[in-house]
Amino acid sequence: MAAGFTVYGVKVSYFCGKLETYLHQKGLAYEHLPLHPNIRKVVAEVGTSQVPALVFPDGRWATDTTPIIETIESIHPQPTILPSDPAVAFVAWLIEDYADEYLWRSAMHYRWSYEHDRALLSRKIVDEIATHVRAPRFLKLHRVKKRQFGGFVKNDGVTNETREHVEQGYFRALDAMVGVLRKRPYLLGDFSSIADIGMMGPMFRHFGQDPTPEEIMRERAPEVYEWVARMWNTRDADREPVFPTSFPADLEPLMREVCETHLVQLRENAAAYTRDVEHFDAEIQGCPYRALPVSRYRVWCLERLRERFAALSTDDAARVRKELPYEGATLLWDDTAFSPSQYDTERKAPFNRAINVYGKGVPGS
Ligand SMILES: N[C@@H](CCC(=O)N[C@@H](CS)C(=O)NCC(=O)O)C(=O)O
Repeated sequence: MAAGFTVYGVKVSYFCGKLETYLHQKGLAYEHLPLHPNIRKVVAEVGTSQVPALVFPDGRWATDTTPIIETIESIHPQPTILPSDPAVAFVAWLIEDYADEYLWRSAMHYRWSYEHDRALLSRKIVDEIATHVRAPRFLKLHRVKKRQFGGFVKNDGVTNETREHVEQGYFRALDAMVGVLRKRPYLLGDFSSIADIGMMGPMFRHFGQDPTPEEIMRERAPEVYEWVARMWNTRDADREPVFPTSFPADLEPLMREVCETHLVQLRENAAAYTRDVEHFDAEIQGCPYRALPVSRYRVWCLERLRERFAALSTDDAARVRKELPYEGATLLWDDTAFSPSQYDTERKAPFNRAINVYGKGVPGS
């Protein structure tokens, strides 16, 4: 086992769960340190208070799980989580981006809209990161609930009009995974890939542990419930993963969902960023979302996806296009122009100054 990574994190966090799963699978030892006594240091080193922040064994600080994982894969390529077939690898990265950026809304909705979930999670968060704050506990609980519900549910377009669609997004992700996991242990075959690691973000610390979505997962998708535990317990350090060289046909429902939801949202977000506005409306699978917050960070995510697509050979690009005949998908290869994010222009990620997901990316904006 290699030694020496340090994860500054929060135990109930989406992205910490994703990164910790990845480090476990790679057999990379790490120490987990709590955020709050170290928050000043973390912000000074990486630019935001987002978690996880990771210190590499050579002392470099990093944030943002996607470029973190890419970088670790280049340093420790075995056992790989990246399919060798470039077209299959592209689709796996696309699933990861959907898991990171689209399922976030459903995950935050379940955590902060439902009474049991919000009561439990506000206690966990206050007890983990706010014991040092001098205020009565009831007030701290109230503040956490208000901040999280206001910032990540109400302000992220969850309303009476969209709530059902937000919940269906979770059901559709579960159903699509069940169709696959009935036949094999991981999304692409016998080994965990970047697609599985990405899906652990929402499925592990949120849907798999928060009371309301956990019960839904247990009842509706026991295969996914089992996969969450399997992923957490996967140790591939001594194995040599082999991935498929063509698309598993049963990924179709998941790919349709990714394109119709995530790529449509990315398209409208990039268009709004180009218009230099702060909010945008988007119709996602016929459901009208209003006043979604523009995200500069997600313009950057789209740039990275388009760059990955542009790097494919003509043949591989044609294979991807054939597999994605869905609304939204053309954004990956068409000539839609949008204002560049101007984020990480020096290509230093994950060792750059990070930005938050919403607004201009500056914390609190
Ligand atoms: N793209 C980042 C996202 C990290 C992120 O948003 N983390 C959340 C916790 S899961 C956070 O720290 N949010 C800051 C906040 O709530 O103020 C990654 O992949 O690491």
